[in-house]
Amino acid sequence: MVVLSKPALEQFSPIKTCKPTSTAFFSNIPVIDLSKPDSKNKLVRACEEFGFFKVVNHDVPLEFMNTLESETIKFFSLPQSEKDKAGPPDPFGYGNKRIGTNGDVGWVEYLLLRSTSTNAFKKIPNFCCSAVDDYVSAVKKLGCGVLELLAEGLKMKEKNVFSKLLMDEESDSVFRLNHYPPCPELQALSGRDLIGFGEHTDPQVISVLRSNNATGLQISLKDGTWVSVPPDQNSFFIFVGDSMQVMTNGKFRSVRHRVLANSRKSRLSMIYFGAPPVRARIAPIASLMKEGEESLYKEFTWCEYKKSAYMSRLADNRLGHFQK
Ligand code: GA4
Repeated sequence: MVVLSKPALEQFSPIKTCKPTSTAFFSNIPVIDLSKPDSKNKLVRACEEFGFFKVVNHDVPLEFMNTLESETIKFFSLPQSEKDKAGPPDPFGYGNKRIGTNGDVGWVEYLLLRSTSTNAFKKIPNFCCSAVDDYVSAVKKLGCGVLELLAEGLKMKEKNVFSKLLMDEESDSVFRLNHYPPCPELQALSGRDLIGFGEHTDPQVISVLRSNNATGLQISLKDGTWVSVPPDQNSFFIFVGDSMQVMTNGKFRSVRHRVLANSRKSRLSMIYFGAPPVRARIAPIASLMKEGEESLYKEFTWCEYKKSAYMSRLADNRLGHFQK
């Protein structure tokens, strides 16, 4: 048995653990081939059932994905003092273990950026801003394409109802690079799993994630069971966010997810969080409601929702305050 010394254990003490879940991968994650004509109906079903799916044939150049991954590895390999120059996050910038400002911690270091300005990178030595710009423009296009297919699948008259929020010049979208360092001491910790990023739902409209081939991502199914998502570095995973759940009056499910630290391999993920402009009003869309269907949520602006979200803890049910 490996016995950890006290200082070694102390570095984990603020980080939460959870009961080990099944290591088997969940094989029913919807895979949507965007080149197929029936993708819109499959997308709608995936958003209703899981609030989560994988997309293939996505048209994002592999080169953009690989270049940004190399830049990200270079950044996270810098000495701690160099990385700290890009922090602390306000919420933008470099962060280490602390997530948000309300006491959440995880086995993760990250860079959080406004998706429209890569200024934060300018203060980081050798970080290639164009790698971020190329990648973010391509995943934004992918996210908008998916949102348009969803609008079609939902038989909405205007297919840009959702995508126009992300396309707006004032869209408040953000971009995040996460590094979950390997954690070999993990097994020694009373047989529990170490939390990399605690369970939460994303407040935005949709999130587009790409990771390297390291495991760790889990989603919660409708019945609350946690299942592990098999990594796939060539594809994208899409999450329905809280704002989308509201606009569809609960038809689509904002998916609870989390990341567990991997004991052997570094996990790197890049996530684009597609958000509305701050002044945009978010409410259930009438044309998506059946006759007599009651609206489940009070109307709010993205600014109001974001303010309330940033005052919450990760695991909180943020939509609770806005339910009727
Ligand atoms: C979750 C989704 C995005 O990563 C994020 C996160 C944000 C942060 O890291 O600062 C929050 C979290 C996220 C929701 C609740 C608050 C705010 C941390 C936290 C405890 C950037 C976002 O928009 O909301």
